[in-house]
Amino acid sequence: MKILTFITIISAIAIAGCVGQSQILANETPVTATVEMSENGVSPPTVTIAEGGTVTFRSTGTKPVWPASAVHPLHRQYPEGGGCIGSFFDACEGIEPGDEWNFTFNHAGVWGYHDHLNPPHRGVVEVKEVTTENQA
Ligand SMILES: [Cu+2]
Repeated sequence: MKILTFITIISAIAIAGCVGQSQILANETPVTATVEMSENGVSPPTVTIAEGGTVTFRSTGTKPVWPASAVHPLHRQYPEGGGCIGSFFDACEGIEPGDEWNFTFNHAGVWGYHDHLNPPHRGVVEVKEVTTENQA
């Protein structure tokens, strides 16, 4: 019984590993990335994802963080309207420690962002265009 459980777990890990790999190989750029934000800043400072990919902004400090498009205070760099200040790339509220906020980037480009509650803390999301040639 224990051996069967072990085999099941190993198979699940192997399958999960393959799924992750094929997502990366499909367009040679990851479709997800995670950024940790805290009162100490943003880590890593730059992440790269494919167009249509999602970045998870994780609040890892002791105070809320508020990811939002550059440039503070107008937040207009990201070219998609509909947010609360100047673009759709805006959490529109503080993310409590331990919580996270996900944003899907549908526009290729190099997009700066900052912690709206601590504007000197900045990072960059590089969104690579997905061409027909390298689509799976
Ligand atoms: Cu701001």
